[in-house]
Amino acid sequence: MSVPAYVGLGSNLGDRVKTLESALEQISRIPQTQLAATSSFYRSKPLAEMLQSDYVNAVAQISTALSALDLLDALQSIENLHGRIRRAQHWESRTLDLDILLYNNAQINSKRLIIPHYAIAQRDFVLLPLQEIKPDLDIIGHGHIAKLISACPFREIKKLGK
Ligand code: ROI
Repeated sequence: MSVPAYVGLGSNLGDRVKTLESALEQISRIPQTQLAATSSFYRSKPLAEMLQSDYVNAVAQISTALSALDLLDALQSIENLHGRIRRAQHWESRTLDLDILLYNNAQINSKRLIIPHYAIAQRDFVLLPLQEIKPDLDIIGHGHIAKLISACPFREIKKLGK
């Protein structure tokens, strides 16, 4: 049985738009998974502790028969294809970051996975593209997307084309 899930994409190193386009193509080829919708691309100021370049962010809606952990494995191998190196440093720059934002209506709190994504309600670069694809979204444990956007503390974002 397939369930809906939402994946956040972000890049702030290299050709960010090309990286996101290529990542979307690779997401569409994950086994037992269909790409259902993609948001526009957004240019966003870094939410970071150090000086970093701007990000390009987007959200993809997928339909998948994979478990949340198998989906995480598939997304991490796509990150690795793009040369993502995980360092000890928190909140570092990255060529490609793929986060499972929502997986069906699941609430997961395990060592590898927290769903809904732990910061989903605080990040405009997640909420705005999510709203674009699913304007009536109600996020389990958080509430309606429009309410979250009006209360979002971080708002430094500009919509690019697709
Ligand atoms: N800031 C922005 N604007 N976009 C991101 O995708 C992003 N990802 C991150 C941190 C470093 C928190 N900041 C970000 O992981």
